[in-house]
Amino acid sequence: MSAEIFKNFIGGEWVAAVTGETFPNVNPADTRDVVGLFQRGGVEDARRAIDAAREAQPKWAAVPAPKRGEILHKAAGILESRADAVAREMTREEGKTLPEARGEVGRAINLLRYFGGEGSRLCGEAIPSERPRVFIHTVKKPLGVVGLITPWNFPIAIPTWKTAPALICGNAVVLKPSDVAPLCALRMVQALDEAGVTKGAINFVTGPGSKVGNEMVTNPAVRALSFTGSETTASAIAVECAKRRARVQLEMGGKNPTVVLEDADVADAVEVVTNAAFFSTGQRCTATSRVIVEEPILDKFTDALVARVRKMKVGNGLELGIDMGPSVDQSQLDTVLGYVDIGRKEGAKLRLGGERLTDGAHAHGYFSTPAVLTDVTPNMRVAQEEIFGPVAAILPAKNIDDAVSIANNIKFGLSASICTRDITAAFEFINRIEAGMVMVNLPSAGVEYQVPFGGTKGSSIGMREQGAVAVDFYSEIKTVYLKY
Ligand code: UN1
Repeated sequence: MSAEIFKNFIGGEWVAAVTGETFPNVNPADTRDVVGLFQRGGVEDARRAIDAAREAQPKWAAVPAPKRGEILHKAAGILESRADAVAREMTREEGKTLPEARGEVGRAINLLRYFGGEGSRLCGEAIPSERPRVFIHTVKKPLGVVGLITPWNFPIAIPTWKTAPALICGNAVVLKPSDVAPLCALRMVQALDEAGVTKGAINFVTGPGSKVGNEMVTNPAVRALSFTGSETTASAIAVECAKRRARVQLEMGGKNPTVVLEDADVADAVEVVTNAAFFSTGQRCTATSRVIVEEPILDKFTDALVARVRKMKVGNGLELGIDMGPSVDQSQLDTVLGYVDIGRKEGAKLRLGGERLTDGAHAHGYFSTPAVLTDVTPNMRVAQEEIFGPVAAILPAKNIDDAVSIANNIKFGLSASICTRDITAAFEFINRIEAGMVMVNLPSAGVEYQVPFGGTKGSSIGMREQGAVAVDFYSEIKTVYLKY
């Protein structure tokens, strides 16, 4: 069967790229399965999308915000009616297991409904004036055209958590999803279009970051850029946007710790770490990759974790009973296996996993077994660098002070977790940990849509995503003075 060809969406039309070229989106669990052919867009395609957005933006902004909200609600309903099909497509293009993909599609539906509701709550303030008969109030205005560049690891949740707040504020959007997994973002765009978003207010362009992304970052019509992805790209975007004073929101990942204290419930802590380190094949910027364990329970915890992880079934996420899918592509797999090697050379011990799987059902995918490294010390590369794969490094700590100082000895600060039954220790950790999100007795990954998301230090720059505060990035305040 020949693969379906998917087009770009510009000015309300599905169009082929000016370049005339396409590229394949392949299933990482079985590379013989081509999910679809996508457009290799270039600078001209991005330019056309930006022009279309600029033209449509005033029309979309003229739709009253609560009505824009109704359209997002309708898009949620459309996506919901297709949820199972989209979840299957996600497993095929990204590799995560079907239950994980179903959860993510559910999250996208919730995000559309949540930000749809925000359409009725785009409030300003009325503030007393120091002069008589003067009334001062503020209103939230859209920015204009916004550019959204999203990664492959949450193929629908991240595009939705940027697009929904951007649209509800009255902006027009140019979305460039990752070429590695662009189909689910396209499904979101289809739902928004069918629900009645003004033609041209949502545009979708696939193609290389060096061309499509670069045009979005440098084109003066794009007033704000929201990006989730690698540090290198984020730095380049920050520099370009600073030159032309465009607003940026950059989310760049983490090296998130889970601290396990002596008093923790070991079975619960093992579940927390297994979920945070290995679910979604560790390909979450909120994944736990450092497990910092108080010495008195180090052996007991490590043995229990190794026994639990050994039972994980690695395979094609479309099959029932699979716990962990493949790495998303050859380069991610090489990175994972490369870090396992680096860890060993640095003196860590490989207690489990870290092996490439190529037998029978694994023959055509990027599979490896979940890896547990022990005897890791805080300055090893496996304790400092983001791996973005199924590798957990276990580091011993003398006490909570030592654990916090190891946890904070890092350039990142996205998410952090602690397992303990001691409420004082939990609050100490909450106060002292350098992270944008802190979890107690919960995995560092798996965030909720209605609360602020983001990090500190090298993990994030700019305003928070998700939750009600997400509209701050996509709007600006106009202050009105009125004498009567
Ligand atoms: C989650 O942990 O549920 O790219 C979300 C990422 C993050 C999202 C994590 N921006 O992994």
